[in-house]
Amino acid sequence: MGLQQGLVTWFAGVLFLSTLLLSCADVHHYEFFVRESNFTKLCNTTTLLVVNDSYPGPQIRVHRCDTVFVNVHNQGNYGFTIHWHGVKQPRNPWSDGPEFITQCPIQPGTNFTYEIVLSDEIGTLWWHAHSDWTRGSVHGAFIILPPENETYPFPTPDADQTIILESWYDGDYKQIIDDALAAGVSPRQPNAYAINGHVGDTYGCPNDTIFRMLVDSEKIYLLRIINAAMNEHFFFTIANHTLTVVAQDASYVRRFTRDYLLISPGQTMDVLVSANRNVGQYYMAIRPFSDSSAAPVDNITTGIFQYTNSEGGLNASLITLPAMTDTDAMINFLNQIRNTNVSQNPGINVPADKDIKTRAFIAIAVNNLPCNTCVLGTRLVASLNNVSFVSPRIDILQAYYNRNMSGVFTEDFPLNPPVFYNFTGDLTNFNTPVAEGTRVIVVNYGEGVEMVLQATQMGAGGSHPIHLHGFSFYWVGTGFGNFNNETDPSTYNLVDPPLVNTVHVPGRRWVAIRFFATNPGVWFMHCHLDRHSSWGMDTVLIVRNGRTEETSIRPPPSTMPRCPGT
Ligand SMILES: [Cu+2]
Repeated sequence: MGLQQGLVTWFAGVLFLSTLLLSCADVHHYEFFVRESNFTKLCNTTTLLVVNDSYPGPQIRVHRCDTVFVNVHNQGNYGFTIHWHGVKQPRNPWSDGPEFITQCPIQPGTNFTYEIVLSDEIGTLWWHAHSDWTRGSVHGAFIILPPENETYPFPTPDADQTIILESWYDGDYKQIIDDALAAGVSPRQPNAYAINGHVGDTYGCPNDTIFRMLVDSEKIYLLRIINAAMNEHFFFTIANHTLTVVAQDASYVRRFTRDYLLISPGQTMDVLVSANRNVGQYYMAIRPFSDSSAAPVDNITTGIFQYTNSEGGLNASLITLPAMTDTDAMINFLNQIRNTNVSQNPGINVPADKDIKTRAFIAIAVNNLPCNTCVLGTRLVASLNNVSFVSPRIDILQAYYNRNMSGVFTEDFPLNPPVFYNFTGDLTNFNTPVAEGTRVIVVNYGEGVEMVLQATQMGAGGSHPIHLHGFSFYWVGTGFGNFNNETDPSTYNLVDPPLVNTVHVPGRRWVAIRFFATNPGVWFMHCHLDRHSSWGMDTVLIVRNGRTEETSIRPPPSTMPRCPGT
């Protein structure tokens, strides 16, 4: 190579690097002070653990592929962790957050700084506590804007608005699940649902506040909707307006328009709405969806979509929402969601049949185990392939990475149910054995993985939002009834399947997902209905290191919280 050519190459390299640095490497710092504060709703004052004294907590707002440091100060009374839901954390499971999976809790009086490395995520994600039920009050939005030189693949909105859907309990969230687990029974229902921390005008307490979104006539708004509820899927609508879905789980989707949408716990959706109706006030409203016999309370909870300079006009009769048990409305909505081949998305790269090296068929169930100290002599547990996950007391990531501890987990999660039964039939008088364990799936770096998630009628049946940390995965198929491995794979969509981090597995149906295991680490996989996760509807995916440093887990920071008793 001549000197001149070498210089040109060098210069091009510098130019390329600096472009990357300019658009891709901004670093942000946030301070989260987590402590108890008082909140009054439903004419009742309750004390909750929250971040920076606010419910919901502060918003993180950055650009694609930036890096974010969040220093979390625990000024509360018990340990907890925070998870950055939907951030892939390439090679860096140390900052992923789930308690006893990738770290031990941040103890009261101490702090821990998370390093959140963004890659191709774009749009809306969120963060939440990942210990017991603390996420009920410790959560907030994580907004990822396009880089400076990139546009949206849809009409540029005039403004955006975060909409966080929540379950409101008047009582300490940790106490609620601790009491339920000790008694072996289902935790109580929330006292209300909330939109951005407001319970609205349907619960009968005159002091309650209602969330108002102020809009200007003829402008376009991007709603960033987050379902942060503990156990409720929600239908969402704005009276007299249509909703155009443009992204889900921080990945753009093919645009589609409906007058309602369905969003499950853990999911996020970016939605365009035009303020193109007569100037006035319109209700926005949520209502739970349920296809389980353990149904949530069927309350409609409201907010207001309010044109500037308008007062009257609120009309509850204009709210059109599907009935809580409308499974047709559920499936019709889910069937609309497709990936889109826009340049702003990562290219669609679905593992083909020949790429699949690990194939798992996972039956999802709620079961009982004997319990002498419990009210009914049994306690509720939940399982994947008849294994009810038990959280260890030392995090799995540390035990795996250091190779110096035994007895923390075993690498023998079953890739098929031990018993095949009519999963989606009438199982009233049927029981399948369940055993507790901390059993994980281990796969090699880069291999193709397929999982078929089979909802069963064990327990109350119904839908499960299944969330995988460390990845977005392709949701390639779904069908009614029991999965048939002869005929159903031919129905897979391998062309434009949605890329998501949380997939809604409807009751009496199966869902198939595929992904390449290109992120080495220890990644929690669990139902995002928190009662199910608390009962053991969880497992862990360990992705081994590849052959190079760039395909291997980074070393841990020296500041990882110590595990109790170590
Ligand atoms: Cu579940």
